[in-house]
Amino acid sequence: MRLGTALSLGGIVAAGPLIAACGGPSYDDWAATDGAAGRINLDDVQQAFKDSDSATEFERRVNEIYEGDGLILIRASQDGQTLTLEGWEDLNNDNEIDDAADDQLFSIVRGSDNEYDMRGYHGNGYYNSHFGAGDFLFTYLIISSLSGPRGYYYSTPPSRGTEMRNQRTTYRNSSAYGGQTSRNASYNSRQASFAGSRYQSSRGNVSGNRSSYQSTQRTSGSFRTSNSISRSSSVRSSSRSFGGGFGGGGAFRVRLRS
Ligand SMILES: *[C@@H]1O[C@H](CO)[C@@H](O)[C@H](O)[C@H]1NC(C)=O
Ligand SMILES: *[C@@H]1O[C@H](CO)[C@@H](O)[C@H](O)[C@H]1NC(C)=O
Ligand SMILES: *[C@@H]1O[C@H](CO)[C@@H](O)[C@H](O)[C@H]1NC(C)=O
Ligand SMILES: CC(=O)N[C@H]1CO[C@H](CO)[C@@H](O)[C@@H]1O
Repeated sequence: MRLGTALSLGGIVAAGPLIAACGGPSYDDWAATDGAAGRINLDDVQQAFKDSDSATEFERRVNEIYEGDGLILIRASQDGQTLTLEGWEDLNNDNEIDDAADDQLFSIVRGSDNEYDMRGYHGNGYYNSHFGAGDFLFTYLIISSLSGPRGYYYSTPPSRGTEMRNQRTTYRNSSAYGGQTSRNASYNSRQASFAGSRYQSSRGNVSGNRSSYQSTQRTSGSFRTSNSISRSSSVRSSSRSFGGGFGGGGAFRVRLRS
């Protein structure tokens, strides 16, 4: 339909978009996306942390919020009274967190005062948030955990990778994802005015692991099929049916509390 309109305007007008479409996105286009930079809407992640009744629910919701290509995996540890939850992007795609290859995006720490500190890392390093008492997800994580590998009492089981990826693909094809991306866009403008220059400068603070990942994507050409950009080049309806499109079966649900 768009193409027809462009063609009816004449060959010269149509030539621009057609050539652009054939060439595909450039590496720089991809690298400029928040997904490539590992940036994520941390206000929505915090809300998901408060609302989720299980690790599974939290993992699914965080992956719906994120717009990058890797899966976000989590792990939790305890040191005395201090509980820490970390979120990492699985840059090497093996469905588990590898400190030597993956990239940490955020942490949520509960101190002995039962209060919480949430912060972002690298590209998200502008983000710091303190919030008050509540048990939230940690209660579930502690009760449900057997003591996990390397002192982490919870980490996303690698066997969940395929299911998480499928859920996310379904979600990204649904109209609900359009609602999430507008939330991400308004989060970005909020942070740009609130955190100002720290928000801008943290974008360029890329970890060693992410920078290796970016050059691998460049050399292999994988950036051309990245979800981070293919979405913005496709025409999405402006449907706001936020509750719709949660695929993956009745066992999961998202509660959108205010
Ligand atoms: C870059 O990010 C790391 C990890 O979050 C942080 O420790 C460091 O201070 C940041 N550097 C700059 C210049 O912001
Ligand atoms: C999502 O859309 C893409 C591209 O249109 C398609 O290749 C893929 O099969 C779809 N996936 C699902 C789960 O609908
Ligand atoms: C990934 O980060 C870890 C921790 O900072 C570092 O030890 C490791 O060398 C990094 N790996 C790459 C490939 O940059
Ligand atoms: C932080 C984040 O994910 N921001 C994205 C939110 O959605 C808008 C619109 O798709 C993107 O431009 C942002 O990069």
